Amino acid sequence: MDYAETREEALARIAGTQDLGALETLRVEFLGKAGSISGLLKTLGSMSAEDRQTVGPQIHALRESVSDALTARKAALESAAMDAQLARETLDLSLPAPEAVRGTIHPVSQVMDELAEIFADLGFAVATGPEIEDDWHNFTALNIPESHPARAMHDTFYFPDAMATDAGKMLLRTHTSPVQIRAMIADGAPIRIIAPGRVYRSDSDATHTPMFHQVEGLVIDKGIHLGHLKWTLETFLKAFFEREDIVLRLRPSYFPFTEPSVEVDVGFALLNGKRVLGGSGDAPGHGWMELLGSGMVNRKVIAAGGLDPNEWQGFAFGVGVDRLAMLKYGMDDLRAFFDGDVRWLQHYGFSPLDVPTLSAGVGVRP
Ligand code: 2NL
Repeated sequence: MDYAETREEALARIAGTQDLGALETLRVEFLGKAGSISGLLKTLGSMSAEDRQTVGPQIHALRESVSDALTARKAALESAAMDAQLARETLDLSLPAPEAVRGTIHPVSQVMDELAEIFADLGFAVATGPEIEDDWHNFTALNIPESHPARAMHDTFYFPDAMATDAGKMLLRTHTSPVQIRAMIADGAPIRIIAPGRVYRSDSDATHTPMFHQVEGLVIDKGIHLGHLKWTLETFLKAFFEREDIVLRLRPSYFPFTEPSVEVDVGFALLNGKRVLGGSGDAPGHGWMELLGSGMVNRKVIAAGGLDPNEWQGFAFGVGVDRLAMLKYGMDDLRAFFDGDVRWLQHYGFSPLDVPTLSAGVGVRP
């Protein structure tokens, strides 16, 4: 018997397969346990020795060529699949990164950049300092006496007593004032700086996070008075909120580090239930919102900075950066600032290319 016809037909069918699934089906049909060629091999057992001598090699040759054809076709189909995948998945490295994975600037960073830009235009430098401070720079130099509530354990994160130095216990700074104390000591007067950065207080609820951002400002020169303070804050807030109708109200207050101290309120109007800054808070339908703390630098603080308070005067202010961001860009939950949720960032984040400038607008909308 001649198996040439069987072989030609099998090889033609193998050559005609277009995918690996169909090829596997053919392999089972020919060479599987119940396959047709396997069936032929089984017939050898019941043949005479003579027949087996002539037919055996033919069946084995048939099995061999079908098996080789299956292997070759499998390699060809796999290589074609790989070529198709490579063609499909080409990556043009000269293209910009896809929209979905492009990073955005956090609103806190954006507002810090805006503050630096606005105050640079007013002649202020940006000062930074350590977040791990000592008791002297964070409290004593700022005329915060031992009994002051801000020193109580529940407000301040202290490091173990073993880390204490001559300057007292180590702690996480509760405001950026120590940066300004260090600047006074290092650079002397006159001085015009803002100190933006992270500050820490042991406090956590819907409106307080244990870490938040603050910017403080300090001006020390000769003949500085409250008028300089009011003009500077008014000019800053008009530039920051990008409107000319910002109205301030100064109220007497108390801080250990300033004397006199003034709380600064900003007038707002209610628009669709939302507070929009602008106009006098005394006008019908308007109100006042407390925004900044400030005052004339206490003589004791000027002296702690190594300067003669009879020669130098100054003003200082402090404001929450997170609060400024919420007011300007309309967020209502402080905790979302620190969740690290990319969807929140996609919504509120800023393009790294939209750098705040006074000429193009400090706060380019997301
Ligand atoms: C507030 C109050 C304020 C200061 C911070 C300051 C710094 C030095 C000297 C004097 Cl070196 N004062 N900083 C002054 C008044 C108020 O912050 O309510 N911040 C959110």
